[in-house]
Parts: sequence; structure tokens; C-alpha cells
Amino acid sequence: MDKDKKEKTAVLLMRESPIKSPDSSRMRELRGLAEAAGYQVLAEVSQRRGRDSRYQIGRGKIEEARSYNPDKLIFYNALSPNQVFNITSEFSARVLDRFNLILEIFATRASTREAKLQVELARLSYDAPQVKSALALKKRGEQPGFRGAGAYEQSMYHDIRGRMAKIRSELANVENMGEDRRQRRREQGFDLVALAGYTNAGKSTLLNALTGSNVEAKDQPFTTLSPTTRAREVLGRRVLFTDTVGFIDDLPHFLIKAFRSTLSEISEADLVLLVADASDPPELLRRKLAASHKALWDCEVRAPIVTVLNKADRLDEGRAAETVELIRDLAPYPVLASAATGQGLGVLEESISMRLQPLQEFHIRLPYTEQGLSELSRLYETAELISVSYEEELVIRLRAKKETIARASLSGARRM
Ligand SMILES: Nc1nc2c(ncn2[C@@H]2O[C@H](COP(=O)(O)OP(=O)(O)OP(=O)(O)O)[C@@H](O)[C@H]2O)c(=O)[nH]1
Ligand SMILES: [Mg+2]
Repeated sequence: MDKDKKEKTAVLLMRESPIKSPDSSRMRELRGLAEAAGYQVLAEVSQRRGRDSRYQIGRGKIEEARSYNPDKLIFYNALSPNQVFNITSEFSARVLDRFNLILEIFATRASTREAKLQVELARLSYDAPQVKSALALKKRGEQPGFRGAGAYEQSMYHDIRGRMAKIRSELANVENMGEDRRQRRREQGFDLVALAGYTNAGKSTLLNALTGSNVEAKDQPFTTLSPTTRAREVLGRRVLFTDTVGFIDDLPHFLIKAFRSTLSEISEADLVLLVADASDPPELLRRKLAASHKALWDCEVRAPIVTVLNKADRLDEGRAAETVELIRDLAPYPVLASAATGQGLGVLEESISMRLQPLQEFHIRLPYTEQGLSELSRLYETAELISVSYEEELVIRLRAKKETIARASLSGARRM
């Protein structure tokens, strides 16, 4: 009604399963997402019932939502192309589901070329099956002898597939560059630690606390889309910490696939810090931890995982101990910490250093030449030298990563 309003408005709708106990945290999360996407939420409408094949939720509930006259109806539940069509045409309402809402947020936050391509790929992966099903509907309704029906969708579908292939190949290049970069960093003696976890858990704040950096951290979902890497020494080890995009419940697999090049910072890390918000109510904390584990599984993480129960400053000692007990099955040895106050960061460092692969001991020779000497000075930087003797050759005992030694062999290092 109000044509002068500046903010987009929305009503949120959620159909809850009648066999599960009601869970208001999901609606609260949807509200957070809607607000992060710039919507003013006019009302929340929910219903416990089985899925309605035509509208997802009951007709009366859609009418109730429409009565607020919002710009958009935003559904928690995923909508099929048919449901979108039915609701749009029968209620003259514009609809979004939670996945589209997440993509809207991602689209506004994407600042790097990589992030933009990933968002576009996710959008196309979502659109492709919709266009395909529109095509199938057209074909079914096609009259015999009437040629050309569905031609528009057909060519659109082709265009989408073509564009997806192009983006995938560009992202594959980015991923290869990432692989090379990780290789170089390991050669330089760094261990790669990824900060992963549910969105808004405090990953960026923790990166800032650990490395004294100044990455944007805000009380809203999906502040971080692109990874940031910062160095810091942890009990004598050179470590690179990488802050990454957050997880959320029910992430479609294709979204994870679209973000593969970014998520490879997690899948290829030497250690993953799984950051969780310990101040969430226990059931919600468990749900978010389970969703994070599923996402780590989807990312094919093989590295050890250290769970950080962040925001411990918000818990008293009793509740902290209770929380640790309640999530024992999901996180056997969590570290209670606060990125905001610095509490627990010393314990976290010990835990990190214990879970990193120990450096291996090597005994190598380098030629006593300018190149050999310059490699030696590099090794002072990138490894722990135990002894060096200057004989006809340089005879060196050291502890290092195997990648560092492989790199040194290019300068003539030989293992003894
Ligand atoms: N009290 C308290 N607040 C914290 C702590 N760590 C983070 N926060 C707050 O939690 C909110 C989210 O922090 P971020 O660091 O942006 O969280 P994130 O995991 O990087 O979130 P996304 O990038 O959006 O996925 C911010 O308002 C932080 O100030 C903590 O240890 N204690
Ligand atoms: Mg962040």
C-alpha cells in the first residue's frame, strides 16, 4: 500500500512437520536471513501440517500472509517450480524460498570475481532444473503437428548449460591456482588451518583475535563470503589461518559444489577449527554442530578437527561445563574460548599444536655454493634447524615439512 516505503517488505512462512516437535529457532534464523537481505519483516506465519503439493503450505495461510501486502512471501521450505507458479499466479504474490534468499544475500556480498562466479553458478544450478521442468510441461501440452512449442525454454536451457560449463572451467582454474598456492605455502613451512563453522559463530572474530587482523565481523549471517588468510606463529610452528564462508542448515549439495574453489581452503587444510557459538541454547548448538559436520563431510575434509566453543564469555562456569557435556558426542574434546575477550586462546593454541602433524626429521646435504647457501638461509626461515656443518658440502639436520624438503631438492639438496 505504502508506495513511499524504502525498505523491501516480506512475510515469512514456514510449514513445520507435524511429527517433529516445534522449533522456533528455524523461523528466527529465517528472519535473520531476511533482514540480512534487506527485508523488513511484517509478519511470521507458520503451520504444522504435511506438505501441500500445490502451495507447500495451506491456502488459508497464504491468504493470511498476503493480507499484510508485502513485496515478497518468503518460505522456509523449498518450493518446487510448480508451487512457485501456483502461488505467483493464484495469489498474485512474489515468492522466494530460503535458498533463493541465501542466494540474494550472497549476490549482494560477492565482491571478488571468484565469489561472483560461484554465486552465478549456484543460481544457474538452481534455475536449470526449473527451466527443464517448464520445458517438460510445455512439451506435454504440445499439440500434435505444432512445432516450436518450448523452443524458447529449449534455447534458454542450452544457454544455461553453456554458461555453467564456462563458469565451471574458470573456477577450475581458480581452484588450481589455490592448489599451487597451498603447495608453495607448505614449501615455506606453513601449516594450513581453516576456520569453518556455522554462520555467525565468530570465525572472523576468532581470526582477528588470533592474528591481530581486522576482518569484518558482524552480528548477521554471511558477513564473510571470500576467504582471508593471515599468518601467526603457534608454539614455534608457522601457521596460516584462513577464515571462510559460513555453513547453514540444509545447504543444497549444488551450492556446496558451486563454492568448491572457496571451500577447498577447508577441504585441503591440515587442520580445521570448527567454530561454534556456545551461547546458543543446547538444542540449537547441537543442530548447528550437526549441520557443520555434514558440510565438512560434503567438503570431504580428511584433516583433524578441533571444535572451538566460542563466545564462552557469555556462559558462567556451570553452564559451560554442562554445554561441553551435552555436545560430547558431536565434539569429544572441545576448547572453550572467547574470541571477544581472548579467554581460552592459549589452550586453543596448545590444542592446535598438538593436532598438527609433527615436523619430520631429515638429514640432508647441500652443495657448498651460492645456490646451496641461499637455500640454507631459506631453510632457517622455513624449518627448524638442528645442526649445520660446513664440510665439502653443507651437512644439515633439521625438522621440516616434507614439502619444504622437496622444494630444497630443486636447489640440489640430497637426503642422506
Ligand atoms: N560475546 C561474544 N561475541 C562474539 C564472540 N565472537 C564473535 N562474537 C560476535 O558474534 C557476531 C558474529 O561474529 P563473526 O566473527 O562475524 O562471525 P562469523 O562466523 O565470521 O560469521 P559469518 O562470516 O557471517 O558466517 C559478531 O557480532 C561478533 O562480535 C565472542 O567470543 N563473544
Ligand atoms: Mg565471518
